[in-house]
Formats: sequence, C-alpha cells, structure tokens
Amino acid sequence: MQSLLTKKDGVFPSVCSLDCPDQCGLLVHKKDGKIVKVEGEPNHPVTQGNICNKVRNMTERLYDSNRLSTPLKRVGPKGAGAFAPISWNEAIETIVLKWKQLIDKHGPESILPYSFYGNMGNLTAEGMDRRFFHRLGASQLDRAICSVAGSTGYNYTMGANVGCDPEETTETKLFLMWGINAVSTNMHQMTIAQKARKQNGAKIIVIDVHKNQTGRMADWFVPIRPGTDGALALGMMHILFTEQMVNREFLEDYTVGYAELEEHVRQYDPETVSTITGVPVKDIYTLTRMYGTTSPSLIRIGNGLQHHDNGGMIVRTIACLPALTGAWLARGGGALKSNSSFLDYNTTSLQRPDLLVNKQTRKFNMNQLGKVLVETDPPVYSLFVYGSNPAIVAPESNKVRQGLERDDLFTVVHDLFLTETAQFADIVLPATSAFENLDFYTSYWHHYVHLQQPVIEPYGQSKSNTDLFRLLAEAMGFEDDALKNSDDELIRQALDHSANPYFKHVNYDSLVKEQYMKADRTKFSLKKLKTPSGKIELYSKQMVKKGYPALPTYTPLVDDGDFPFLFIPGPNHNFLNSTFSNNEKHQKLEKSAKVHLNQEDATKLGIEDGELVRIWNERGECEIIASVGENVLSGVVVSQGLWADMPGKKQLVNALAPDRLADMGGGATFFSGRVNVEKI
Ligand SMILES: Nc1nc2c(c(=O)[nH]1)N[C@H]1C(S)=C(S)[C@@H](COP(=O)(O)OP(=O)(O)OC[C@H]3O[C@@H](n4cnc5c(=O)[nH]c(N)nc54)[C@H](O)[C@@H]3O)O[C@H]1N2
Ligand SMILES: Nc1nc2c(c(=O)[nH]1)N[C@H]1C(S)=C(S)[C@@H](COP(=O)(O)OP(=O)(O)OC[C@H]3O[C@@H](n4cnc5c(=O)[nH]c(N)nc54)[C@H](O)[C@@H]3O)O[C@H]1N2
Ligand code: SF4
Ligand SMILES: [Mo]
Repeated sequence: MQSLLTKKDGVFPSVCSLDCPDQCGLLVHKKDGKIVKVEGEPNHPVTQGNICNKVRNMTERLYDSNRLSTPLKRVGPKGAGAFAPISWNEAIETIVLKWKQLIDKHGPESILPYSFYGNMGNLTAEGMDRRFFHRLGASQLDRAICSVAGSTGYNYTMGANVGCDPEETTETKLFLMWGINAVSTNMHQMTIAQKARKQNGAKIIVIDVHKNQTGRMADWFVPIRPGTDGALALGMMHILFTEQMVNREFLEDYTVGYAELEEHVRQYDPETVSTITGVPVKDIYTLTRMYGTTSPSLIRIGNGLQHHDNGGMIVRTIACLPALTGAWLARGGGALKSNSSFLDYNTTSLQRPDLLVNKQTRKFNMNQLGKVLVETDPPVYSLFVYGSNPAIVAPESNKVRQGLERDDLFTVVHDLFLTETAQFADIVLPATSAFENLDFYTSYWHHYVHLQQPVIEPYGQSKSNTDLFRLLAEAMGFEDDALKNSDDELIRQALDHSANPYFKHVNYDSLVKEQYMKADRTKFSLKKLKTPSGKIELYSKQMVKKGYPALPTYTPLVDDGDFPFLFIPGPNHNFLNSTFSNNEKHQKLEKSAKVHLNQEDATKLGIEDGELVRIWNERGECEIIASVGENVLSGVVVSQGLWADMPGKKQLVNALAPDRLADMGGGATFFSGRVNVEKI
C-alpha cells in the first residue's frame, strides 16, 4: 500500500470516524501537508457526497488552537486546569511507576480503563487497548452507555442486530421514525425518506416526545409521553389483530407465539393505551390502519426511546410489529435499529480476551462511574480515560466530579483536547485525529466496511491509541507478541472471520483496493435467525429464563420521585455528544443550550420564552434558557446538547440524569429522570 503521507497535496478518500450511524464516505483535500477541506465522497453508494455541517467544519477542530500537542502534567489542584508540558518519556515513566506501585499494593484491579467510541475505528476504539488492559488484569468496563438496552431487547425478538438494508428504503412507502431525531442523527435516512416521498408518495410519521427538526419535517407528528412507547406498540398490535390486518401466513411460517400474542394484546385496547401514552384513541386507529395497509413499511427505531428504565422492553415490543404485518418480506420493509451484525468481524482475534488471566476480574458499568469512584471498595485508584468524556456524558455528573476530585485517584486522559474530564487528570496525553491513523470502520446502519489510511502526519507529538498502548505495553515489560502487532497486522487478524457469512469476501487486501466493501446480504435468511428457535420470537422462552415476561408487555418507568416534569436531555444538531462542544465554530452554529417547555406549564410557572430557568432535582441543578411553545407535551421538558459548564453558566444536563440501569443489558436511563423547573 502506497502511503498517502508522501503526497503533500491532493484529494484523498476517507471515512467519517464519528459515532454516527451514517458513516459517510469522505474526500479530504490536502495542501502543503495540511487538511484544508473535508467534503462528501460523491461515489459513496449510500452517503452520495452529502455530509453534515459538523464535519464540513472539521478542519476548524483539527487545527483548533486549543488542540493538545504535547503530554501534560498537572501542576495545580485537581480540576483547576493548571498543567505543564512534559516529554512522552516522562509521561510514560510516571504512569508506569505509579501503576507498578498500585499493582504491588492493591493489585491490577485498582486500575480502571474508561473509554467509548469518540473515534469509531475498530483498532482505536476496541483493539490494542483491549489487549493491553486484558494483559494488565485491570478492572473491566461494561460499555453500556449507548444502545445496549435496546439491542438486547431487539435481539430477544430478532436474534441479532439485523434490520432492513437502508439502500432498499428508497422503495419504502411508510416510514415510522420512532424515537429518532434523524434530521440530526441519521441524516441520510432522512434524505432517502424525503426522496421516497417525492418519487413514490411515501409518508413519514414521527413518534417522539419532542417536535424537533425531524418532527417538523414529518407528514404527521405523533407526540407521546416518555417511556410509554411499548404501550402504543401493543395497542397497535391489538388493532392489527382485531381488524384482521395481520399476515397470518407470515406469522405461521416465520414466528413463534402469535396465538399467545393475539390473546395477550386483548388487554391493550385503544382506550387503555391512550390513557397511558397520551396519544388520542382516533390517532392510534389512524396510525395502525396506515401501518397495517401500507407496504413496504419501515420502523426506524432510534436510540432515544431506549434511554429509559424500560428501554429494553420498549424496543423488544416495537420489534414485534413488522412480524404481524409481514413487512419484512418487502424490499425496504421491516425495522432498522442497528445493522451491526452484518459487519461482525473477529473481535476475539482483535481483542484477545485470552490475555486476561483472571477470568473473575471485576467489571464496572460505565453508567455508574460516579458510584464506582466514590463508593467502591476496594477502591479504584487509577482511571485511564480515552475516546470518551465522562465528566460531561456520564449520568450523575456531580458524583462523577466528586470521584474525579479524589486526591488518591491517579487519572490519565488521552484525548485531542483538554476536555472537562482531562481538567481532572494527573497526566494528559495528546491523541491523533482519525485522519492521522490506519484503521477500519464498520457502520451500524448501512452495510459497508471502510478503510481509513492516514492522510496527514500526527499533529504535534500526538499519538494514536494503538501506538500509545504498544508503548505502554513495552514500558510495563509485557513481552507478548500480541502487544507488538502493527496496525496492518491487527486489521488482517480482525478481518479474518469465516464465522460471519456476510463478510467472507472481505479482507485487508481487497479493502485496500476498494476502499469500502458491502456485506453480502444475500446470505441473510429470516428463517435462520439467531434466536433459539431460528424464528422471530413473539413469545420468548429465553426471556422467561431471564425473569422477563415471555410476551411483549408494557412496563412503566421507575418511580423517580415527586418532581413534576420528566426531563429528556438529548443530543443536539451541531455537536456529536460532547465532541465539538468545545469548538468555537460549532458553538456558534448551535447558539446556546436551551430547554423546551410546554406553553401551559410555562404560563403556570410564570416563565416566558427566552428567560433563564433553573432546573433541579436531588441530583443537581442547571440554569438554561427556556424555549416555550407547543413542541413538547405538558409535563415534559427537553434540552438539547451536551454542553459543559462555562463561566457563569451551569448547563451540564447530566447533573440531573439518574444513574439507574435500564431493564436490559445495564443500559443508561438518561431520559427517565424527574425534575422541577422554576423561574430565576
Ligand atoms: N448531530 C448529532 N448526531 C448524532 C449524535 C449527536 O450527539 N449529535 N450522537 C450519535 C449517537 S452516539 C447516537 S447514540 C445517536 C442518537 O440519535 P437518536 O437515535 O436520534 O437518539 P436521540 O437523539 O438520543 O433521541 C432521539 C429522539 O428520541 C426522543 N425520545 C426521548 N424519549 C422518548 C420516548 O420515550 N419515546 C419516544 N418516542 N421518543 C423519545 C427524543 O426527543 C429524540 O428526538 O446519534 C448519533 N448521531
Ligand atoms: N444527557 C445525555 N447524555 C448522554 C447522551 C444523551 O443523549 N444525553 N448520549 C449518550 C450516548 S448515546 C453516548 S454514545 C455517549 C457518548 O459519550 P462519549 O463517547 O464520551 O462521546 P464524546 O462526548 O463524543 O467524547 C468522545 C471523546 O473522544 C475523543 N476522541 C476522539 N477521537 C479520539 C481518538 O482517536 N483517541 C482518543 N484517545 N480520544 C479520541 C474526543 O475528542 C472526545 O473528547 O454519551 C452518552 N451521554
Ligand atoms: S457525523 Fe454522521 S452525517 Fe456527519 S459526516 Fe460523520 S457520518 Fe456523516
Ligand atoms: Mo450513542
């Protein structure tokens, strides 16, 4: 492979590294060895040259004057942000010395890695780091912050993360965007839906708690009370059965338990469901009749609706709907939550769990970082953060902060910026951007795997995650070959995966030639799903074994106290989680943090549009500008964006979010917290 680094000027293929389903093909324009422009790759079969505003402005972030270029050590109190540059040698020696002392005194489980998908490259996010921490014997991290509750629920019904091919949704006639803010978070699904609307009269229905940009673009916006979507889906099943809109042949051939389900959903009559969900009875009928009589129909299941106490069961339930109508049989029909199973690669070979000697090594759920740092005994004495910004993104942020402030906690952060988490670090290490690394990427929405070749040299003294962990392994004296493998070798090992029938034709050499390759979906069969029965499981014995009801069932949110409002602190359009929240360009595009309130509620509280309000509960408080109107139901408040606190601005919404775990997979419950709101 000829290195792109030797060419100082030109336009080079690339891929977006961010944690976004679209995984766009990019073209990177380079001049004098620097990136001057990032645009969409017009030939990319799915993303077709369009990219979001965030990434069109990526050069501002890459060359932001605040980007880290050297390692730093803390020279003031924790959290004060006083740091001095040091050499890589000193940084690595300090870490290794401290870790060896901790291991001698408290064992390796006193060290905890904390990471997520700030860069979705598989080597970067879950490659050499996993090998290193396995070999170290560090405490393990359960990476449950994003989508695991819903995936677990979906898999009870469908067996794996398999859904409709988004490229086929050009033929879809009815889109149910369910708990997804697709205009901001999956823009190409929205582009396809709008094209289908124009070309074949497709309809777009949005079911959400907030009439945001996606809701405003819909043909019909259906507002719903948070955490009640399972009941709506069951009410739809009730009508589908009673009005004979089910496909009995499909149910017979492809599912398990439809007779039990038919009996079971009698209790979810439209009146009962309307009382739970706040959706009017006539709307439940209209919605169901449209769904029951339009083909192909697609339910695009979002992440928002599973960030709830009952998120697993909600997704498990919604995932049953397309089986009732047989929507799966039509091109562009069915459901799409995640398609990641089509692109499963060899994680065992990449991550090498065999390097972990003590299989009983303790494991902590990343959603409870505050609790882990403050309450765990024996304590965690060292935290190593990379590819994540827990001071902002983790729930119960006041508790997280209390943990990060501990004097006896040795914290290392590897990032491109001095994030809010890095402010609390003892040692900060500069990270390369994705454009500086070799890696491969697998989308969780479309069916393509991409190669990223390094386009530019590392910024300043920054190092990639894989280089960093190879360096740490050497400094710790670990001799294992697995910790010396090059990035090339890691990719070859990961792509060698005959167990995935959709992926057999993909290998490193072909990927180098092609740049991106599609999973072979022809190997997919609805009759050979990964459920125990191989069929779509409307009735699940597996769930009974785990203590859940066998049939999809409405479960309410957990009681979170008496505060009057449910609080939904969602992401925003111009940031990606907290990424870009520190870049001036993106802050300007977003203007300011806002909280949406219903007009009636605001009037009662004497709050006017544009006024600063205080939002609080027993976990914390924020002060945010109110946006008053009809975009949320009474009793619901919605904020957008993971902003950091700034001088005079308390806007860290996760100060209010609960760290309870969802019903399945240990998922996060960001959107199930109650708050009070008052005028300041
Ligand atoms: N611009 C941008 N794009 C992103 C991200 C970002 O931060 N910014 N983040 C990326 C990541 S990591 C992820 S996981 C995805 C997330 O993207 P999405 O899957 O779109 O998830 P959210 O935006 O969290 O929530 C989606 C919608 O769910 C709604 N919602 C909340 N609770 C409920 C409920 O109980 N019922 C219903 N029906 N709706 C509800 C919210 O109002 C919101 O409109 O986006 C990715 N893309
Ligand atoms: N209130 C609320 N909280 C949420 C959510 C929500 O909707 N509402 N969404 C949740 C969800 S779905 C998710 S996925 C999480 C996301 O949480 P995080 O994964 O923590 O996401 P980011 O805030 O984007 O932080 C990623 C960090 O990785 C850094 N980074 C990027 N590339 C690299 C690299 O190559 N190496 C290293 N070492 N660092 C790198 C970036 O600079 C950035 O600081 O947030 C969760 N938190
Ligand atoms: S953030 Fe999403 S939409 Fe934007 S360029 Fe990256 S993959 Fe495409
Ligand atoms: Mo996420």
